[in-house]
Amino acid sequence: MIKTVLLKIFREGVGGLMAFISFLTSPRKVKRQQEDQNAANERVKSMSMYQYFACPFCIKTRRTVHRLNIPLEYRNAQVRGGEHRSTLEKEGGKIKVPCLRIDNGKTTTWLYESNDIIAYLNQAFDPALQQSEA
Ligand SMILES: N[C@@H](CCC(=O)N[C@@H](CS)C(=O)NCC(=O)O)C(=O)O
Repeated sequence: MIKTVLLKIFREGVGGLMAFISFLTSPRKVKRQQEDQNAANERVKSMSMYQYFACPFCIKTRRTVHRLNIPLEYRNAQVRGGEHRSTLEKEGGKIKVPCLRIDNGKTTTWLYESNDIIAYLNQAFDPALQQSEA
């Protein structure tokens, strides 16, 4: 019991420190024309990310979100018995973060794995990638 609590405090401490360092070394945000920014802001409204503040995989993913300059909604899935945690488990299929929820009209996609989420967001919102495809 004590060991579990100490381990949790240690994990949260290290995670919190990582989040702080990540904040201090935030990547530069991409810049878009206002019209393109408005379109990106609108498109990201159909997405949200279930996450924990101090999870290293979530921190890594949030850095990409920051760089891409998109107002993605974050949902804290850490609170036991909390709404977001139970939605993630029931509708997503498991409690694992980060998880990107993509609502497409009638269907909802639950994208797990930080590397897959990062690749998806880059593909959808990185102007450099979009230009090279055009
Ligand atoms: N390979 C996954 C690892 C994700 C992972 O292990 N997340 C941990 C938190 S750091 C988790 O969700 N654990 C389940 C739990 O807390 O119940 C990724 O890259 O997204």
